[in-house]
Amino acid sequence: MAIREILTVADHAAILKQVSEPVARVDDDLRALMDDMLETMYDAPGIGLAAIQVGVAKRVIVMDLAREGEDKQPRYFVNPEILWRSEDTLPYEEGCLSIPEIYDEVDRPARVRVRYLNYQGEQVEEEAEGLFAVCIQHEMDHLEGVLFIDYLSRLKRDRAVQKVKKLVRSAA
Ligand code: K1U
Ligand code: ZN
Repeated sequence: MAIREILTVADHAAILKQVSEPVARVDDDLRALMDDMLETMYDAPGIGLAAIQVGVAKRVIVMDLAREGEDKQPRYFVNPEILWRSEDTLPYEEGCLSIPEIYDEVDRPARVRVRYLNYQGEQVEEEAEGLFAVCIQHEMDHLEGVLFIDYLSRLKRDRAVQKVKKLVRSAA
């Protein structure tokens, strides 16, 4: 397992805008990618990560919503699809490891039904609500090249990108 570089909007905006490709087969190579992504996410730390955030344009997401002190609950989503969205929405202050230190409120459907392949390549269907619903929709947006700042005003979005550029420059 390895910790990979997380790409940010400061210097890898074009990659993060790519639409990711479906995965043909869940095999050991894909599981190695998912293991690396999970380790990268824990190291950041974060609660979710899409493959494009480590520069791999595949429709793969990892997530762990366990609270501090709880046992780890790693989850893997390959080729996820949203089958149903609730009419009611849930506002949530979102963050993104590709847009460090920026947080803002986004309104999304409060519940969604998702279908995906798990770590073993088995098909799973389940309903997500609360933080799970927020996070899976945020991560699935990454697969379409969409970032949470795309839901904000142009002014807020431009300011966010400038702030991240400054942050990344000062860290270099
Ligand atoms: O970049 C990402 O896609 C990961 C992102 C997921 C997310 C967070 C909040 C709302 C929607 C999606 C993050 O993990 S940001 C960091 C974060 O939320 C966090 C970090 C440490 C502890 C708890 C949360
Ligand atoms: Zn993100």
